[in-house]
Order: sequence, then C-alpha cells, then structure tokens
Amino acid sequence: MRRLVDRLLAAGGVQAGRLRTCGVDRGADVSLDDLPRLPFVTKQDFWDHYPFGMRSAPAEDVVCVHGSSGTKGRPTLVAYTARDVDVWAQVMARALGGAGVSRRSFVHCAYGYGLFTGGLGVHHGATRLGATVLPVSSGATDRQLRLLLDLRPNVLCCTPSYAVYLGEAFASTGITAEQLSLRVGLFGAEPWTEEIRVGIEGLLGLRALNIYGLTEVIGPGVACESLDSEGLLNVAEDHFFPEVVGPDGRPVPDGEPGELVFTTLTKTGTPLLRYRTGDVAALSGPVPGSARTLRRMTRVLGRTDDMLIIRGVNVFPSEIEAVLLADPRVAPHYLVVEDRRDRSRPELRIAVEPRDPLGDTGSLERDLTAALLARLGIRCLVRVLPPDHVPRAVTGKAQRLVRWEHGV
Ligand code: ADP
Ligand code: K
Repeated sequence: MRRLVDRLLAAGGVQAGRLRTCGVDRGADVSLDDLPRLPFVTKQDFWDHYPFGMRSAPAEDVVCVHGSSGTKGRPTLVAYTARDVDVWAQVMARALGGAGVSRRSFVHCAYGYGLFTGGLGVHHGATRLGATVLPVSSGATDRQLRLLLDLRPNVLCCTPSYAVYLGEAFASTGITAEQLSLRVGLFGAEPWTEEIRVGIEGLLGLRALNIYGLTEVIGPGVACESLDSEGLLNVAEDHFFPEVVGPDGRPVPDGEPGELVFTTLTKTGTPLLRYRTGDVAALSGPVPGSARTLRRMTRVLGRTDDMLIIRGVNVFPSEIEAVLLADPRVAPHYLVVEDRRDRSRPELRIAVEPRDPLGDTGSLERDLTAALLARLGIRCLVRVLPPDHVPRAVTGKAQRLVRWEHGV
C-alpha cells in the first residue's frame, strides 16, 4: 500500500493530485485501514485522460496495452509493464489451478484475442502453469466444434453465452456431452446466473466455474471460483484489494451488496487506488477451516449502470434471467427492452425463445408474466418468439439489454 501511494505520488497524475488534496504526501502516512478516507478513481478518469494519462510507469517500461471492450460508453486503454504481465500470469495460473488445471491439461481458449483481455489473460495463465493452450479465439464456430472433437481438450474458457452457443451447436448435430472430453470451464466477462450454469454443465458435461475481472484492474483473474470455493469467487486479494461501497461511497459490511472497488497493490504500469468498477457484488470471508485464506465475493449481480428502475422498482437484468430460465420451457436466449418511449409509463418488454417450437406460447407468456410479477413486483410484457429470433453473441459479450428512449 505504501509503495502504491509513493508510485502514484511520483507519477504526478490525477491520483497524485487527489491524494495531496486529502493531505497524503508520502506512502508512509497511510495503511490499508486508511482506504475509506482516500479518493476514488473512475472510468471517467480514464476517458478524461485518454489515451495514457492514467499511466504511472515511464513509456519505455510499458510492454503491452489492452483496452476494455466499451460495453458501457467509450473504450479505455490500460498500459502494462512486464511486471504487470507477470502478476496477471500468476493470478490466472492460480485461477486455472483452482479449477484443477495442471501441466497435463489441454485448454481450449475461445475468448477473443486482441485488445480484449479475455484471450491473452487465459493464455498467460495457462502457459505459466505449463498446460497446453489452444489460442483458438472467438468465432468460426464450425472450426471450434471440429477442434473440440479432434484435440479432446479437457478445459474450455470462453464467455458463458458462447459456451451455451457451442453446447447447442453440438446438440443440434447429435453429439452428446458424454462424447466430449471437457472436464471444467472458466466462464466470465459478462454476468450469468445459476440457471445458465446448470444449462452449460448439462450441454457440455463439465463443471462450470465463474471467473471475473476487468481491464482497468488487470483483466480476468481478479477473482475466480475454484472447485472448493463453495459458490463464491476467491478474490486475488494480495494483488487487488477489494472493498464494497454504497451509492454514497461509504463501505458496506460483508454480505451486503454494493459497488466493488479495487486497489491494485502490486501493479506498476497503471496502478489504481480505489477504482470504482460499477459492478455490484458482496464480499465475504474465506471458507472456514480452508487452506485458502483470501476473501471471497459473490457473483456480480449486475452493473450499477444496468440497473433498471421501472415504476419505482429496482431490477437487475440478472434477476430477470433467473426467473425466465427457472422455467424449463425457456431456452437460454432472451432480450430485455427497457421501453421509455412513453415517459409517463415506462415498460419492460421481454422476448424469450421456447425450447419446444410446438409448445403452447400463450400459456408460457402468461406463466412468465406471473412469475416475474411475483418475484420482481412489476408487470412485464413477455413475448415468446419463434426459435432463433433472439440475437446471439457469437464473438463477444452477449447484449441482452436494449433501451428505447423517448423520441427515438
Ligand atoms: P467493458 O466494461 O467494456 O465490458 P471489460 O472487457 O474490461 O470492459 O470487461 C469487464 C467487465 O465485464 C466487468 O466490469 C464486469 O462488468 C463484466 N464481467 C467480467 N467478468 C464477469 C463475471 N464473471 N460476471 C459478471 N460480469 C463480469
Ligand atoms: K504441458
């Protein structure tokens, strides 16, 4: 923590200015306990100081640059030093190791390679561990299916929506989960629910674990479920110190959801003090009695900027997903439309696909409307579309929320 603060002060950027305003002139003045009184840094700061204003290392120490995909607004760029890439490889090797991956494993990495951190993050971790990694990247699904059958990998890494897509593609050609070689998968980069997990595990015959990260902090590997983490994600707390804060920026107690904030204790290229992620989750302690001593977090419940406020009720799209997919008649493809064309009466319109194209759509629409009303307290307009009518995310992150504004 001291070194981080000294590094930020020496770099003399935005974060140094804010620290000085708070009366901090040297790292020796602060410890982790002081975090709640120190300033935040946000995505807006990255945009305001685009491209490299948030960098703390000299340009000659930078070895690569990655960018967030810009799911919300403009992309941001992050500069990594060799040491940062080393930390990244280490936390990703740890994430893979916790999933049972070893030197004998074969990893099919279908996250995108490029500016996006998914592909290269898994790649660095797998090679650090000594496993074999196939850098197949995303897209070209026919080739992916062929390679999954020919090379018989035991580990799959991709977004959960792409895992569903691959699984359904196999099912449609008559290949069953038993015929596949996969044992475990690390799925992340977008929110997903328990219902999707059950679906992926059934389609692909593997254990599906949740991995979380974001470019500004390092990429994937900030937190990851392990075979023994009991449904929560182990946070790489020794590198990325987590806090959870309320809308007022004050810390909330463990177990209560709020916005995740990370302090990068060891990064040198773009070190961040109290980065507000916009992701909502809750923190908790390690599994009692476990050899793992680092803290854990829940799955990400949603993003602060994805929260829908419909007629006074707050809803995350993931809650809608949980209700929809709890019904066995619904396929794991849906779209939520926040319709604000009539300002006086905003509506939530939801499109789903049935598993059985010949099923009774009228009763499915009625049952889903009732289940959503019971769980969320709002009446939604549910439409069951014919199969293949909800758009699929074939390469990147699934886009499951659309906003229709007044005048558009
Ligand atoms: P962008 O914000 O443009 O999508 P990134 O590609 O860096 O940028 O993605 C990071 C974001 O992806 C996180 O802030 C979070 O919202 C989401 N994310 C990553 N992993 C998960 C996960 N396992 N569950 C839910 N959301 C995730
Ligand atoms: K090997």
